[in-house]
Amino acid sequence: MRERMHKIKASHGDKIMGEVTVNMALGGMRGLKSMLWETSLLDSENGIRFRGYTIPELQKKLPTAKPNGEPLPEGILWLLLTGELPSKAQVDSLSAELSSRAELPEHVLRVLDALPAKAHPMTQFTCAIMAMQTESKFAAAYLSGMHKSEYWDPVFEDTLDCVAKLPATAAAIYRRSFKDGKIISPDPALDWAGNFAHMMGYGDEGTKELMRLYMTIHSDHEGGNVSAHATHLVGSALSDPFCSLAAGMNGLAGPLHGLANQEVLKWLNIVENELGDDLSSEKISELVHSTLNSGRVIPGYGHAVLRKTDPRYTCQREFAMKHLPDYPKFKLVSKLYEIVPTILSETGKVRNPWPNVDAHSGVLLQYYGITEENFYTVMFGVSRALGVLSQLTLSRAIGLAIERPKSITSEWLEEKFGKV
Ligand code: AMX
Repeated sequence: MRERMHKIKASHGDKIMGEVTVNMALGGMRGLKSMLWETSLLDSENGIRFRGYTIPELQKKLPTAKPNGEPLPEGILWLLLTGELPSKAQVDSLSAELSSRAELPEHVLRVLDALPAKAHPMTQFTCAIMAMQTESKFAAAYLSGMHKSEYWDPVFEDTLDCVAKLPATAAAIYRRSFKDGKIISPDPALDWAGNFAHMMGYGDEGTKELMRLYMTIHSDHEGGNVSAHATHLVGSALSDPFCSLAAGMNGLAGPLHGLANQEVLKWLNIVENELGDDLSSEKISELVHSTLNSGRVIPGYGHAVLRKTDPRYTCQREFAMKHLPDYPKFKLVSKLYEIVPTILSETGKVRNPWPNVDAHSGVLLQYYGITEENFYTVMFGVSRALGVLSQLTLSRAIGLAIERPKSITSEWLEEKFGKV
């Protein structure tokens, strides 16, 4: 990879990739091509490709726990890190490797215990990740004076350690915030995602399969989204993977990003209560307008890059059609899909009126009994770690530079382009 990057720099280093407008600087850098992200690429029409593969392709090609089942997320971790599709034996070996690293340092649970159980699960999650930082192999190697050409190795070790420990961490948060607080030990015979469901207290096959799909599709969404970019930015200062991931998770906790799945459920519950059995288009339309008129967004709809229905939404819809076609909340989600895009388009300002991943995930979890919506973003975060930490390993392998874009002031803009 290093050799290739070296050649790309030497041959194309001074080529122009695009222009920067004032709107880009003021508008959240939309469309600004300014970072390298190897693990996935988002196309506005066709959605995400992980190392070139679409979600439907991966559902066919990645190893599964059972025949015709959902992909094992260990497979996507392998793919993101290496660029190659793993065999079942390779995925099984990675499952075993993660399982051997899964035990939590005892003080992580004590840090959680120091927080009130009602602290938002995302607050608990980032605190626990920071508590694990004591174990960082990269931080220790850096202190001992490791040569920079070898940084990727302990970053890779931290990546595996962190990914291995996140399900137990998240499950501990779930159990203390929403259940009896008793920790459920992992089952060494289970895969990474199956174990997550098991440690949360869900032993049935349906929840495990949903968890495998959920953990696969939320893993990566190229580099510019808040959680990926925050992880990347902080990691570029050679902060270790735990510090970097905690930064990304604090970004995921924002309602315009990962917290949207929680917001969707809260909003669906309001809609459901208001509508009762009346799923008429008029009534739903009235509720959507009333949300918009009160100055709020319709959670789960819209996207900064996508301009079509998110394929992550579509594959969850297909899962619902297969496993829970008659579930009333799924019917409501489907009805909203028929109505919301037209209303958002009519506002004349929403660039993408179609649903994103968060519009569907909560309803599937509700069906299997995971009804505590404040926990949903933690599950998103466990999955997102697969992508952002894989890229962090690659970033250190390539030796990407510390990020330091140039900022400007409004006076600078007026001096350059004229006073307004
Ligand atoms: N409901 C109401 N208004 C919306 C909207 C929605 N779902 N999506 C966009 N808009 C509004 C914006 O707020 C903005 O209004 P303004 O000009 O008054 O500020 C206008 O439409 C233009 O926005 P945009 O260019 O279409 O979107 P964006 O790139 O600025 O923002 C996003 C993208 C996702 C933040 C936005 O669509 C949104 O807030 N959606 C709802 C929250 C959500 O679902 N977030 C999850 C995204 C996926 C993820 O990260 N997990």
